[in-house]
Amino acid sequence: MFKTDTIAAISTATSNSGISIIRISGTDSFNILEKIFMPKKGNVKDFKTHTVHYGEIISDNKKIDEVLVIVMKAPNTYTKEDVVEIDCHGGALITRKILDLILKNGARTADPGEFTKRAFLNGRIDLSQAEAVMDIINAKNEIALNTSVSQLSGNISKIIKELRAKILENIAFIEAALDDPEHISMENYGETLNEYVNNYMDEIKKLIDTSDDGKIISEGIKTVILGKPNAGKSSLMNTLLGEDRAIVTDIAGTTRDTLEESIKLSDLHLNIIDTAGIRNTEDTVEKIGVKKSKEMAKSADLIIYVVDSSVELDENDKEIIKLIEDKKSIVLLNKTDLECIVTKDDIKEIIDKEPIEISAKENIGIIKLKETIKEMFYSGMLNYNDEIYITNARHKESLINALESLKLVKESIDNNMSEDFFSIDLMNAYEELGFILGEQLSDDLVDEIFAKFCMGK
Ligand SMILES: Nc1nc2c(ncn2[C@@H]2O[C@H](COP(=O)(O)OP(=O)(O)OP(=O)(O)O)[C@@H](O)[C@H]2O)c(=O)[nH]1
Ligand SMILES: [Mg+2]
Repeated sequence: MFKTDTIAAISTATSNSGISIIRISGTDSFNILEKIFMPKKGNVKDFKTHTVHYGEIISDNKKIDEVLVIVMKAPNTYTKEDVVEIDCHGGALITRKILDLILKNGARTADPGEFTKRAFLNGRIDLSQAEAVMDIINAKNEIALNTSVSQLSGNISKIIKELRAKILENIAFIEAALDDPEHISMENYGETLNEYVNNYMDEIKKLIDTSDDGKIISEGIKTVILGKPNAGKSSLMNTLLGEDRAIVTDIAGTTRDTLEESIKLSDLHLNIIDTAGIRNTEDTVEKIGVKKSKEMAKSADLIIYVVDSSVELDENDKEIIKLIEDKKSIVLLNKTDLECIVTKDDIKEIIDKEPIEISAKENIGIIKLKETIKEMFYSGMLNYNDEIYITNARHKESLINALESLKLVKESIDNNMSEDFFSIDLMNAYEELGFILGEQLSDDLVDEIFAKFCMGK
């Protein structure tokens, strides 16, 4: 059971703006409205559902604000409860005053995400759709927005529900056969089930495979700039950003800490991370910086390796090449406005890549760099409109666990185990997939998910 008391919150940003919206949800919504709202026409009691009313908010016979009120009666509302929305003037003070008045008259301040939580608990949307609501609000680029909108409309739920229905059919068959062995034969059922399970696993694997792109869509491409000191990493960062964000000097070891900024690249965005130049150093602070650079490299989606073409390649470059070997990476030959000591061919001798010649300082070759990144990351995403992407780490984890359980089913079949073993692991897979929709998820976990929402949503 969950609380059904009446909740209220400011649903718009709490800074000064044209208008603000205060939302009330719960059985007392209309009673509270009646106490604080004087409509220009009619009575709150007689308001029809889904209608808008003009009037005044009154406290102690004093007019507080002129407002528009939207009344929505259960169950066709966001929360499936009685909902009132008050559009008032957008001053932070006036909005807060009206909210306080609502609270004084019997509502409780809503927790972050509580309206959406009620929509979920009252069965209007499943958990993956509730999570999509937050993703829509947080979407930083066009693709992320599209993916979240289609998740809200239930595309992931649909696939998961279909998979679960099929698995449940297999479980039901096994259970029925175990109950009634005389009439239902399980002869060769292992083979049949094996085929079913292979199909389920293929479908789940396909979904899991989308999660790398999904992460990039929702969080951006984690792009780490690596290179030895003075190579021009910070200069590149500034050129990409179009502003002097990172400190640039001719002193090797200028950047000590990582620095992260975001830029838009067509429909996606890059999270660019400038790092401390990699070299062997005795300086305590720089040492920590270098360690951090290496750690960043490990979790990068893309590494941009900046080579200083005006000085000889050395041990430090060799060490950096080791870091980028198994990674998506781009090699830049920087400072090509100066006399080049290192050539493209020198680089190709030590790493199997075609370097891009640039000058971070003179803004040369930057367009080519951007085009190359787009080619690397967009090729798989051209059809993003029709494809489903797993963008949520919680969903991915459940898919991986479901896949593990299905593997166990196959193992049991291979080892000629008794059929109840099949159904136990099938059931685990079924339940794991259910977590994505929010079924049987512990209250703590549900609370944790909604706690990340913003106020008033
Ligand atoms: N001529 C020329 N100089 C450049 C270019 N890019 C960077 N520099 C110069 O190289 C020096 C080092 O540049 P930074 O961007 O600070 O290099 P870094 O790789 O961030 O260095 P650390 O932070 O010490 O690791 C500065 O004096 C820059 O002005 C370039 O394309 N051409
Ligand atoms: Mg730097």
